[in-house]
Amino acid sequence: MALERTLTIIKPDAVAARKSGHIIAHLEREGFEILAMKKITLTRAQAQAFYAVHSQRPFFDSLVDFMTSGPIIPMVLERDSAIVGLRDIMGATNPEQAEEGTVRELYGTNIERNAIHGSDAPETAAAERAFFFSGLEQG
Ligand code: FUP
Repeated sequence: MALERTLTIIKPDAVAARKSGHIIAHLEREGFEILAMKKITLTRAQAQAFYAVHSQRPFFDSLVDFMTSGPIIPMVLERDSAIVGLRDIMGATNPEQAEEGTVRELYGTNIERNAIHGSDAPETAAAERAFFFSGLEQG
């Protein structure tokens, strides 16, 4: 197993519901170390850039509305197999289909308001970490 870094975001629904502490505790319990963390509110341009891969999808404008609706907490996480490991404990995109005990099953509401983001591959993890944090901030 190799030590890896990934990017997670506690989304506006979970921050507004004051679930960020529970989610951070969940991540630490699963062995993730937080290397960097901040609380910010994205502009529309920033949210559009972050989700550019989805720009042609019908849910894009609604997703941008949601992701700019309040503060988010992006974090750089480190662990063995962090990328796949985070995807496993997040659960399926739609909380109704997420396995019991996953972050999305516990704290998500619907396919849009699903509490947490996690990078899906090494290339996206590197790009998404750099989107939110400088090299200096990532230790
Ligand atoms: P995931 O990798 O599980 O976060 O899911 P995707 O990359 O497929 O989608 C990114 C985000 O788009 C999801 F977290 C929520 C939003 N989305 C919708 O709002 N509606 C959809 O039908 C699919 C995704």
